[in-house]
Amino acid sequence: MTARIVVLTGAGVSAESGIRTFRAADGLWEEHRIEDVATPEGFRADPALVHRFYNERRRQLVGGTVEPNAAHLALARLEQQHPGGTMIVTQNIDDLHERAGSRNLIHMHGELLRMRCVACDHLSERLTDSSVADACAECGGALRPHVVWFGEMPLDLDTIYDALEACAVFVAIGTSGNVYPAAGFAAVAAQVGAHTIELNLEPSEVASTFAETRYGPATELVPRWVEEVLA
Ligand code: BV8
Ligand code: ZN
Repeated sequence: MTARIVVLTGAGVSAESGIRTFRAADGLWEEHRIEDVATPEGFRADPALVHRFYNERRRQLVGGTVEPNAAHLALARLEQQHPGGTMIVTQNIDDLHERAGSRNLIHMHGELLRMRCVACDHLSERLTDSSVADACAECGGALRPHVVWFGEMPLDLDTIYDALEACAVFVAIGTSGNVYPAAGFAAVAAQVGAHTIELNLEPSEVASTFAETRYGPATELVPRWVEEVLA
């Protein structure tokens, strides 16, 4: 179902929960750039390295030290209380929106807590470390993180573009606007006359495509904006 409000979130919405953003983590991770590790080529070349990269991030997420923050909670409240409907499209692979109570949610770049079979696409939940030794329960094929890597097609793009073309308000929160096609969503929404808002710590690469911009931490900006919308 389409929604009057479409929200795009990026790593900045989870930053205050203690999850490192890409810009903060950027440059070298185990001597590799994230763009080199998070690619199909990187996985083919060194699957053990890529499993290690995601195991480290999954351990942080399931370790009990990371909680949804006031921004995640405010967005869940918006979905529950706003009559026009709210859809969250997240670039994040953490489960903090779900844990905050959001339901109408699309993980366009996949999910850290799920694995996908490279042979039959069977999805399975994964809370512990994965490795090259893992085999698909359905067909015995090898498993990969259910994550969209650079050069791969994001998930549910048809649903996302339908929602962008039907929304009245598009809000991007905590994203640097470096990665496409997500970085182009504001322009699509503006094209159909939606009001576009950027809520971020600093201007993104695509700040000029927004009608309204507010800068500061998400845990301050998002609850305040949601209260305005619900008032
Ligand atoms: C695709 C999963 C074809 C993995 C991710 C050359 C030019 C243009 C494009 C390309 C190009 N070469 C290649 C491309 C395409 C490429 C791309 O855009 N590359 C970039 C690097 C140039 N894109 C792709 O490959 C995509 N697929 O294009 O397929 C296609 C095209 C069109 C239509 C159909 C098909 C697939 C990309 C998905 C890659 N996977 N994630 C993983 O997580 O390990 S991307 C990953 O990085 C995230 O998901 C996210 O998308 C991106 C990081 O962005 P952010 O979330 O914005 O995080 P970042 O750290 O950058 O910024 C954080 C922001 O928060 C900052 O602005 C900061 O100021 C702010 N912030 C920080 N703290 C706070 C805060 N804000 C508020 N409060 C705070 N406390
Ligand atoms: Zn399989």
